[in-house]
Amino acid sequence: MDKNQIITLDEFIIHRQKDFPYASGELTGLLRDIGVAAKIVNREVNKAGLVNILGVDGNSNASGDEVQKLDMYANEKLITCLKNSGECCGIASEENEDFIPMPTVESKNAKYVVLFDPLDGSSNIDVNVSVGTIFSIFRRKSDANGDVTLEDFLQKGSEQVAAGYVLYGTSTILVYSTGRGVNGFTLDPSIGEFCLSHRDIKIPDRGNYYSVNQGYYLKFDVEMRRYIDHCSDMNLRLRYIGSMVSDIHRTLFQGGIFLYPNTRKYPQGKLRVLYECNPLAFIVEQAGGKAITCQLERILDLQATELHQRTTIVIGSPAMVDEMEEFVGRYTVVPT
Ligand code: AHM
Ligand code: MG
Repeated sequence: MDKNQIITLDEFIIHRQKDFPYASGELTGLLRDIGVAAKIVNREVNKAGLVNILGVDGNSNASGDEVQKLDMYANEKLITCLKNSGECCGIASEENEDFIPMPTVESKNAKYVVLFDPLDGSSNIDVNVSVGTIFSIFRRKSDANGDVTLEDFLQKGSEQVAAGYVLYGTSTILVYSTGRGVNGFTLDPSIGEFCLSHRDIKIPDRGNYYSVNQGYYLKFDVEMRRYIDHCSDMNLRLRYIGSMVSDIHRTLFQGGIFLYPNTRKYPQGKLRVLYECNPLAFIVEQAGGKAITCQLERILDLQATELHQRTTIVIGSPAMVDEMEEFVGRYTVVPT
């Protein structure tokens, strides 16, 4: 293949469909819908400073966090794009308390559910810092002729058939995996297409960065503090954007480790299993990295029991996650 040939996201997805002999095109369609929604959200994010959609909307989301208007916009656009095509039978969003069953379109028996965080890192919008959309796709468990059920959404991350994110950064990039490696597509605004720019992404075994909200240092458990001290002793550089997608994106390419441990305010951790941790853990594992909780369970093996469940997370370069695991073993205080 000519090295300079442009491959658009659509072409790539259609080409990859041939890898799945019994594929019906539904997953292909879903990924394309998400690509379309991402372009619409991108357009809006890019003009966030120009129009009067900045600022807090005055509502809280289902997890009790402040919701900003652009979150709502992104949420609506994703729901609309997924609803219109009829490729999915239900969605769950970080911005909605409950899941939303999707009406059947043209008597298609859609078999996938989509979960997403429409705009992660939204406290960064007002100040022009990168934000992102995160998505996760599962095959439904319930009978295809009935309504979707909560169990369709509460599947372990290891069951994901596809996951990815869109980062609205210095450029806009969509990164996704269907369980056969990870590929990245940069939006070329001049032609309005996501073009293959990062083929078969592999995370470095180690990196020079660690990423954690060091402001909470005193609220972390002792083993976590020891590990963070170790990172500092090793002269690793601290980078923390406060947009998980951006921090994970850097970690994916440059190596490193990202941690969000339990604090007093968030005793289970802050980040959501279904909307943030599962899809990003899927991507990082597919790129050769690791993702575990501070209690050392693999993120993709967690069994969520509610839609907005939170977890602690340690994710990134495999050698660094292993090292953190050793610290937990060495410094955990066993109650006497
Ligand atoms: P959000 O979904 O409400 O935007 O919250 C998730 C974000 C992550 O992107 C980021 O890593 C984390 O919250 C930052 O939290 P904190 O400000 O507590 O460090
Ligand atoms: Mg979020």
